[in-house]
Amino acid sequence: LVSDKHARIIIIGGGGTMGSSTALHLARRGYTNIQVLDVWESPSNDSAGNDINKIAGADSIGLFGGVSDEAWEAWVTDPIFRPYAHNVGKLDLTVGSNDRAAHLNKKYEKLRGLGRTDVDWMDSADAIKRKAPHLEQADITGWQGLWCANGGWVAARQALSAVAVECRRLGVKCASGESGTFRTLVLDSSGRCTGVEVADGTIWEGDLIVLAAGAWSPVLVDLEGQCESKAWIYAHIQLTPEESQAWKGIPTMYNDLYGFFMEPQPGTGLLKLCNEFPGYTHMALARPFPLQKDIRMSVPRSHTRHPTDTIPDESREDIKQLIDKCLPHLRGRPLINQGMCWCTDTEDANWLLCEHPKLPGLVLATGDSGHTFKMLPVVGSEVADLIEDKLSDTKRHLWRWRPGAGDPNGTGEGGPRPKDLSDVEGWRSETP
Ligand code: FSA
Repeated sequence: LVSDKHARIIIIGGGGTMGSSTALHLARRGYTNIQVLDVWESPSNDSAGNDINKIAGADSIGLFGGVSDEAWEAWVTDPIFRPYAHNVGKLDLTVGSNDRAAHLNKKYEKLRGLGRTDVDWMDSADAIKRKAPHLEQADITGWQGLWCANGGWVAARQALSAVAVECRRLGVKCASGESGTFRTLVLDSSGRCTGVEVADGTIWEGDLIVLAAGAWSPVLVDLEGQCESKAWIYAHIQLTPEESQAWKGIPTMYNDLYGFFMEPQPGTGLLKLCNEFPGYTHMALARPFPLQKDIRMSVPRSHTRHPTDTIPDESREDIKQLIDKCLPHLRGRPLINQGMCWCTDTEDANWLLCEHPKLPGLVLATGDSGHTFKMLPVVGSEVADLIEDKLSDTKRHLWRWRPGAGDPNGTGEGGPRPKDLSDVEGWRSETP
């Protein structure tokens, strides 16, 4: 999509997960003229990746056209990422013999079939507790699932910062604040996208524009309903230095019904807890480019701009339930740093990674569907491949522009419509 390595490439949302990985990979391939735009300096305050930790591991096989298969390898070998990968092991658990148990068991068999000796099937609470002694007091009768020794978690914010530092070292330019905040796209007379106008009136001219604005992508540019942004919830418990020390190196625990948590953050002793649910929309009016009138859609609500927002009462109850089930000795401890972070889902949970068919010159790199942080070291390479016309036909098809394509494989967030934040109580601490 570009003619040479001096092409001017602008990345909208370059302080987030997909954007910063794109900048890194383009810079590593020798592109000399990369301009990142973001509301915030990297790591962007609005990025879901700007978080103390995220789940990652070598068990995420097959995701995003197989890209996930290389991701953990990159986390533990690439010098930029290696310091932030915590190889403590990972439990992927479910309650009872349901579809998810069958899916996890199939994955286990597949991994074994590939000769992998780092995976195990845990068929009982006792088998789980052998891998995760910190769950000794947990009420997990009937739980089962997959153990993977390779994986655990990654220090998300630190990794994003390391990418930003490396990008700067490689010559990537960054603009933030008013001069990095998207206002509109600039088209030439043929309808080709040739620039981005930002809040202070500056027009950044480019040969190629990449939209990697995460949950804000569908609000900035009309994606014809292909991405829906939703909020997920977290809260922290402050552990004592002794508790934190005792829990050093615990494996990551994910359960599809109750949620997840992982090793306390080294240094601070913060334990992050998340419930699992289909996310919340936040319906409001917006006018994505190039629409001439407002449409009603889910619009993210920046936690940084609304720092006093907490979390819905029902989410707090869910997190308490996770604690009751798994960490009963922490019952009643204050839940601090309560907040929401925003992801954008596609129907089939695959990326939207293609040139916009109606806006040539604009590349879309979005639709993370909640699974992209673990791909931070590799996702940008796919965007760079797209830009260099090197994507395989399979990937090109998987990530194509596909309004109304639905969920043919049933792999997306899919299921029941998510609730809207306006229908739940307790999270908003100011009047609208
Ligand atoms: O192992 C994982 O991919 C965890 S993704 C984390 C998560 O909170 C999801 O559990 C949630 O459903 C949503 O997709 C946002 O990300």
